[in-house]
Amino acid sequence: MSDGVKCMWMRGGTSKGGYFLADDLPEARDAFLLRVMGSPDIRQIDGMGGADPLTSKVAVVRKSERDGVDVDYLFLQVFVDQPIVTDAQNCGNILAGVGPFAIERGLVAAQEGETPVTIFMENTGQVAVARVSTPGGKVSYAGEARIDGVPGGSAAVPIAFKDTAGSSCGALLPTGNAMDEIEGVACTLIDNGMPCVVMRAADMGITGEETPDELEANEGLRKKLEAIRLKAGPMMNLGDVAEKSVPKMTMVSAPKAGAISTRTFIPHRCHKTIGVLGAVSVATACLTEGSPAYDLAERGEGDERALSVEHPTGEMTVVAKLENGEVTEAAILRTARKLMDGEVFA
Ligand code: NQM
Repeated sequence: MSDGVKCMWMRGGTSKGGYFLADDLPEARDAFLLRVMGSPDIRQIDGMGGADPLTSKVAVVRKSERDGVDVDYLFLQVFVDQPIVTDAQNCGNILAGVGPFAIERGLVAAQEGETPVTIFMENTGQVAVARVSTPGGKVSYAGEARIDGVPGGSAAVPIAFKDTAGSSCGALLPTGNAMDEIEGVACTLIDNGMPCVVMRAADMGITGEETPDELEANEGLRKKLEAIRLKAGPMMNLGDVAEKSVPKMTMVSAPKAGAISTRTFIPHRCHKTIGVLGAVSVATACLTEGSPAYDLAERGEGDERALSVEHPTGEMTVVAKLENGEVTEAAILRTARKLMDGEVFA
């Protein structure tokens, strides 16, 4: 294709990708996006992708026709090394750029100071509310809010999620159990916004303090994780997950200063931080009696808890609201930044 397609490139949280208005995308969407990213190729040399699943992401945004909702957001993961574009997962990091993008494209009118944007997440059928900084009625990306995994400060984009339990699996604990044993390893199969398998790092033969590079170099660990994942998929009502980017595989260990320490495969590369909804799901596992995470976690007390989920480059705090011991609402702080606005060619 020689004609350019309108697109904004943005960092959303600790991820990066292309943001498109739904109507701007060609009919042969997946083939187009593979060309745009330069996939399949581990270097993505012929495209915009950054040779990492975290920088090979797409947001498709449209004005919503749903009551009380501003925009609909569809997340697409473009695989780096395989010709796959999948909507089988959501992404709370790329979500952080959706509010600013929607305002910049005129889908939502900016208010003075701050503009709340209510976003329907098409992948999972749930709603998030993002608050975008709009001084003088214009989106501002500048500010002092910091998130681990991103250098420097930016405008804060606080995001709140409600009722994310069972987003893709139909239930928070799709097997009905807080713990299932798979391949001899105690696992919690959980979905509070992102399907995750939560295991003790020690049970997987690691300390949980290794770097992502060290873990990716551990062939035996990767094989074991994949064997567990392929069995967990159907148990989580996800079907055959061989070509899906879910469930995520999180190994937990005792925290240094926060609530829990994590190392997450997403699912074949080790995350440099942790996904947003992944962190919400892991934090929920920490509060689930019987989970391998429960006894390792510093769980705090009360109906509102700030759970600091530690990851390889820092931490992400999940503020969880509980009713009768169950997490009903979660909030996190993200930032986003516009990097490029123009046309992309496939
Ligand atoms: O869990 C990576 C990311 C994500 C997903 C992944 C995410 C989330 O860091 O909501 O943000 O788990 O594939 O962008």
